[in-house]
Amino acid sequence: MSERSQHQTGRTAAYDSPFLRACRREPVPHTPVWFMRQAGRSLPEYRKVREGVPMLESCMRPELVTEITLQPVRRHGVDAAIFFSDIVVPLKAVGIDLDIKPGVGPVVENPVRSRADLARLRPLSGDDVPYVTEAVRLLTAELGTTPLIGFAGAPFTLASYLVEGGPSRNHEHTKALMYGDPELWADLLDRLADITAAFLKVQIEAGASAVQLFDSWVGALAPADYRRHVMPASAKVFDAVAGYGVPRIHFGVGTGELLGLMGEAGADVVGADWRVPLDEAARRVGPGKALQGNLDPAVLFAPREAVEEKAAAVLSAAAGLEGHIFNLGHGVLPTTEPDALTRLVEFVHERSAR
Ligand code: 1CP
Repeated sequence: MSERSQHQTGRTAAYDSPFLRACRREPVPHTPVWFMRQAGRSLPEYRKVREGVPMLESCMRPELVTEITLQPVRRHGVDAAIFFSDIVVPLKAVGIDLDIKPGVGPVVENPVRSRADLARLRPLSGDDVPYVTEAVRLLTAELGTTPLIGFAGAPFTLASYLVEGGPSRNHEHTKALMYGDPELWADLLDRLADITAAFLKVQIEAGASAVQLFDSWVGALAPADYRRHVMPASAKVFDAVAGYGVPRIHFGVGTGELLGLMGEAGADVVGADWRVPLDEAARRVGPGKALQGNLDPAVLFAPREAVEEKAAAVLSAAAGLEGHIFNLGHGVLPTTEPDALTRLVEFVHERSAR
């Protein structure tokens, strides 16, 4: 198959993997499982290869990205790899003065708050992120039939870091801009939608076989505000990558009241956190979409029996669904015992075997 037609059908070497079949709501031999933030600080082999390399720099070294992305696949036997990068990488690539500070997260030196600031968000092209293309190519060659998930931050969550200047609990500057100058806000989100869509396209064209849009902090909004101030930009991102035929996953934290709208924005798979059981989440999302989730990541600190009891409850809530991808309800916590994750993968595979 030519590279072009492969992009149009999403038919990578991983096409028939349980993960991609579940995304398409096709029958699977077992429920596929992967973990958000499966690469990273919970793994000693990650801490070793990252020693002395700042976070953003590590995202720009294709061999290192490849090694880190493969580590959890080797160790845990998960059904998908997620590209090692960060949601702020495309912002850095267009020239925003930001850094990822250890123990803090992304910090933006000069926050974006005025119309004049918008000019700093120029469009992204593949030439801005050659290291992403190279790393995805290396990875898909290594991974074979194991799918690689590409990802990006959604416009709202990216805007939150840009407007606040760093991680925020209440998103007060972000909301002040959204409510105080809705036109400037819409223009900001529209520019971010273009950058995000371009960043996802780079990953898909280099070989990623699914993409996840992380709108981690959008649960801070009420449905009416989501619909008016966020959904148009997120929908623009999903539209822009619809033609590739790769599954599009949409995830946020604390989004119980937004699940229907997040599906409507254009996702094929909707991720839910642990606050809403998956059968109820599926009812809110409506027919025609797969669900991903949703074990509380803190459960992994409990004894094995308790973890298995909670994981079994996730599987039984999902038993009537057409497509289910097992995951945590948010990222792996940094102090999680790696063996607990490996055991969880085995448990989900065995318990769900058909
Ligand atoms: O030095 C380090 O190890 C820093 C920790 C770290 C890591 C490992 C950061 C800083 N980013 C990452 C990698 C990363 N970020 C991945 C790849 C790992 C994997 O999934 O296997 C992914 C998918 C992300 C995405 C990301 N970054 C999100 C969305 C996912 C989520 O957890 O909600 C968000 C919100 C970020 C911002 C960010 N980057 C880093 C931190 C500590 C944070 C969160 C800061 C905050 O609380 O706001």
